[in-house]
Amino acid sequence: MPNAAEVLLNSLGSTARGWRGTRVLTRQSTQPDKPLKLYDIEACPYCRLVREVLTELDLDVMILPCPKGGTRYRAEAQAIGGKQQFPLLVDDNTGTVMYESAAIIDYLAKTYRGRSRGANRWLRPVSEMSSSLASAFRLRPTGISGMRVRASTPPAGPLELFSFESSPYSMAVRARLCELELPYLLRNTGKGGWKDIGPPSFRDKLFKGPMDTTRNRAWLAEHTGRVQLPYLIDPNTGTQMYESADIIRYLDKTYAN
Ligand SMILES: N[C@@H](CCC(=O)N[C@@H](CS)C(=O)NCC(=O)O)C(=O)O
Repeated sequence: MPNAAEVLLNSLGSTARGWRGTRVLTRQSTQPDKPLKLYDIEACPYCRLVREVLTELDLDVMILPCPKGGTRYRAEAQAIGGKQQFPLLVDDNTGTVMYESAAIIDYLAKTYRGRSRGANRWLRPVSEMSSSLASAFRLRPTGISGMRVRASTPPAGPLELFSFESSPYSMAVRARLCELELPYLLRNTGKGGWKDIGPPSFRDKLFKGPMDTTRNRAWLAEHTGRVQLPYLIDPNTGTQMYESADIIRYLDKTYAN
């Protein structure tokens, strides 16, 4: 278990956002041939709004972390888009390079034909305010979690993380991946039905629902026999693991300097 205060604060942040980025709201989204790329800061309120929609549209995305003080992907983002502003979306399927979270959200919903509450323009000021409040809940004694770089050794290739945006446990792992500037394929694993609600320990005892309600849940059920988030795959070391606290320890041990 990660620190209980960490989980509580992350849950308060997700509550501020009305738990957006929990459920998959479409069954029709088309997975792009080439992975979408998002230059992202985990603690950035605008990046969060985009990631929520990616969960709701059930789209995977390559996250290229650009924490404050980071050196690994910031220059690349600047070379591609002309400035260091995040989120920055790159979609090689359509030749799109795009700043501005509201534009990115519209683009994703239109291009991948999904339904997402995040695309509602009338709610935009509320979204910005509540997402900033959610970022405030990331404040820790050491600084804002998922905002500033920590020294690390780059991996040979990207990692993979199964997660959904509002998950308080996954959030702690994503924050560390961002701080360590570790690129990862974010495999969005939103909930598909009401029987997916609640932590696995409670859910699995209370109701025996099907585990394969969404695309990546089906993958986890088939390959690991359970569905719990986060789940990390590190192809660089042949590591696969559940449990956020263990994952964070693993990332620190393997990559932090
Ligand atoms: N209106 C933009 C605002 C984006 C923005 O201000 N992002 C901040 C991070 S929260 C940023 O890029 N800061 C520059 C930096 O971190 O270097 C949007 O919605 O995408």
